[in-house]
Amino acid sequence: MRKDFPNDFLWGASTSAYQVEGAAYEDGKKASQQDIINKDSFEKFGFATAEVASDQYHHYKEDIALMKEMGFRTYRFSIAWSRVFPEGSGEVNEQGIQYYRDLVRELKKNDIEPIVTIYHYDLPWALVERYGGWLDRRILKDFEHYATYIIHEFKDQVKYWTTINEQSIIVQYWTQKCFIPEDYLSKNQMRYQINHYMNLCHAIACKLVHAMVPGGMAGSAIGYSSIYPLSSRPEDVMAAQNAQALRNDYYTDIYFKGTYNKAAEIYLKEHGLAPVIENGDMELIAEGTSDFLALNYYASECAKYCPEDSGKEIRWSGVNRSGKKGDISGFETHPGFYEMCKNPGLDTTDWDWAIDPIGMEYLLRDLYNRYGKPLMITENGLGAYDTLTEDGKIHDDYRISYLREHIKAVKRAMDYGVEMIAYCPWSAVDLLSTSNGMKKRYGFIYIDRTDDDPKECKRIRKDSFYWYKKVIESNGKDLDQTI
Ligand code: BGP
Repeated sequence: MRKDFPNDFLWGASTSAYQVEGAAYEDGKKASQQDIINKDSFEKFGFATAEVASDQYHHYKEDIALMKEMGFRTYRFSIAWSRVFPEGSGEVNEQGIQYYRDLVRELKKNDIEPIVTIYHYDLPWALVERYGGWLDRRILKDFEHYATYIIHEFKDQVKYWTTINEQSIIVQYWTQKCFIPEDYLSKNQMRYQINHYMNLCHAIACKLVHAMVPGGMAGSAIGYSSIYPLSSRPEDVMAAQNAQALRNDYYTDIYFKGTYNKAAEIYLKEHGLAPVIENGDMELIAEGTSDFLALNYYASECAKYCPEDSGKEIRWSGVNRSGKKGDISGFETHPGFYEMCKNPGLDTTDWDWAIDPIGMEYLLRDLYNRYGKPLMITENGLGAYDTLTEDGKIHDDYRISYLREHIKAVKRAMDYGVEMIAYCPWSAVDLLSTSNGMKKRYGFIYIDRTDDDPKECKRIRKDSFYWYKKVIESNGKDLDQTI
């Protein structure tokens, strides 16, 4: 049955603390691991640091006013643990928590529903120094202390909580998303051990939300791509199923069934990569299952058969640092299981991410069929070079067309019964990309700065700003307007 978007559908957009806030060392905040990682990327690749980012810390009222102008009904952001607990644990930093109280109050005043992410890559550096951060099981206690504090603080204002951002991406790109010391770089089992600790933290957070927040809902925000077989050859189709098990179901089965996906678990055990699981861990995971799943979807993926004796082995995804199509450093390859590859049927962004709205429809239908829980999009967007014209405009028709086709895909999934809570593309304002600095932009609002010069971080409405405003005004009906 073809219906309109429901009246309470949450239109909005997303950001994360270290990518947007700046004020990295202000008002008592101390370093997070992202302050350290991004300082290093600045030195190595010239990408902006997180010190100023988009300076939302000082511009939050202006940003919320612009969100209101676009008609946002929600804003998904994350809380910086190192702003609230600069030492990772112990005493709260009053000025730090006050910032989030002010932010939430301002959102509520403007009828914008906050969707809060508890953890988005930015572990307090103090915990890395104390015991290696996510490398050590002691993280569970400190996470619980932090999560208990913020959930209690906002229990009456925040209904939707996303726990840990993108565990699947953290496993793939662990040095970008976590601080990993040199002598750990070859210890790949730790990737899955960290993920296991995150599963426990996720469960802890879900239980806290259920216990403390009246009507509260909790779920993970997962980096998730649909995976197609390169051809209809049975070997390729099987390879795609293997990739689906290890790259996707390994995470989502935990969130909804409270168990590790069998095929993925067996594969990891055979290769010495499986996490050590202590007594009681699986019980805790099973107690903290999710109410919804938040999806960060940018691109679909493609997999093909890879014979056991292929001689290739690249266990983790490649990255494109240059922003020139085709510069991707490699494709994840597990001999005897699967090999990821380029989908010849799809165009890509300049950073080699396949553009595929149908891939989103596919995964929404598939996930809803399998788990039957409501879904929300917490990230979706086009990373692109934007040009500020001499008369102060940004004509980002490429972004409009990307978003338009993805919104249509959400709608088609809903027409076939998928329950959707929200659509929050990445990103509300331009911000620091996790892998490519400031040049690769995603926002509806342009931030006037470069990688090496933060300037004044002036806010400028892009063409997509005016387009999205009309989309929201028409509750998703008016997608084809020209700007
Ligand atoms: C997701 C992250 C975001 C965001 C986005 C775009 O993986 O949750 O933090 O940055 O990807 O990716 P990138 O920043 O690498 O362009």
